[in-house]
Amino acid sequence: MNQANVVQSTAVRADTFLDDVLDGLSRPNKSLPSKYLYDERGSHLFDQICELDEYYVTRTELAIMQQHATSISRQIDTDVMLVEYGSGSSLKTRVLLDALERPAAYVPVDISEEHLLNTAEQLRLAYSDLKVLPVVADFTQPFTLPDCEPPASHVAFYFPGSTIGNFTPPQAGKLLQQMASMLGQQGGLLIGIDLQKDTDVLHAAYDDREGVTAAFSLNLLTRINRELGGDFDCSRFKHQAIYNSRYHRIEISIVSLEDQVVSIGDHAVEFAAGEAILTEYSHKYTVAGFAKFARQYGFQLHKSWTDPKNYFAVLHLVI
Ligand code: AVI
Repeated sequence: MNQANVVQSTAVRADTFLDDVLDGLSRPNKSLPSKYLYDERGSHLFDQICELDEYYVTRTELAIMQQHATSISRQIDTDVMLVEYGSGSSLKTRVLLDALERPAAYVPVDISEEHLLNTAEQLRLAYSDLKVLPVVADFTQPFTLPDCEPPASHVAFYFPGSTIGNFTPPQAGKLLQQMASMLGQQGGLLIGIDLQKDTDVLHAAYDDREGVTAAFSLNLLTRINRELGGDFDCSRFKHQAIYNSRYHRIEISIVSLEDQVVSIGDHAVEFAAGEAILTEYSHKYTVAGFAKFARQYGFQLHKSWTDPKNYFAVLHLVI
């Protein structure tokens, strides 16, 4: 593995889990940051979610990428430095890389070093002519793009998966602003967004029959037990996914089934019956609504692609 190619531009903080958990659980409206859902088991369960019949998101985006690969890659053009927000482990990345002509470099950016380096190595093996320059960073913070020789003519950011939907609008705005300031005038952003649709479809996607999404949610309590010395009894909590039509978002929570007190190390946390811990938002947009939102941060919608049911869209935004 070529460690020399790794740019560590953002210090990754590992000791804040306890602080974040205690902070979130001491608020009047309890919440936990969604990033903690993705430990090893959580990431594995998320992969299973992506395969579920009800979870249309992953396969719909992939189908859009496959069907429009030529048109999408043409917007990004030759000699591009393609910077992916995420490790690049998904099939969508390969569809894009297959369709691109002469990319100058491919830069996956991810906070999880091990996962990032593994996928970077696999991509180097699959694309022997491609410069793969992984960056270990928390992409919600500004990071430095690696040098590449010969230099790329422009930069394109790729942010697939509708991960932007997991950010609140202020967080999403901050990220878009950061992206805009990192991109030059020639730069562009290719982003996947999940679209507003029938609430039954959304409820099924986030509360599936097999209970995989419920296991994914409740795994956060198991993680707290294991890593922070908690004594959550998962059978006394349930997963809940509700569509909030005012804010156009799925709100995922873990709900206490009874009055109870849980210990986390030396700390005690009280729960009332029915009290919720918010763990994740998943915002659903319209193409026009997202374009308007992104305009505030310097982006113009250049082109968009969607699927026959209008469930998901891939947008190309330019500065
Ligand atoms: C990662 N993210 C785009 C998923 C979503 O659809 O918002 C996270 C997820 N949580 C439960 N199911 C899927």
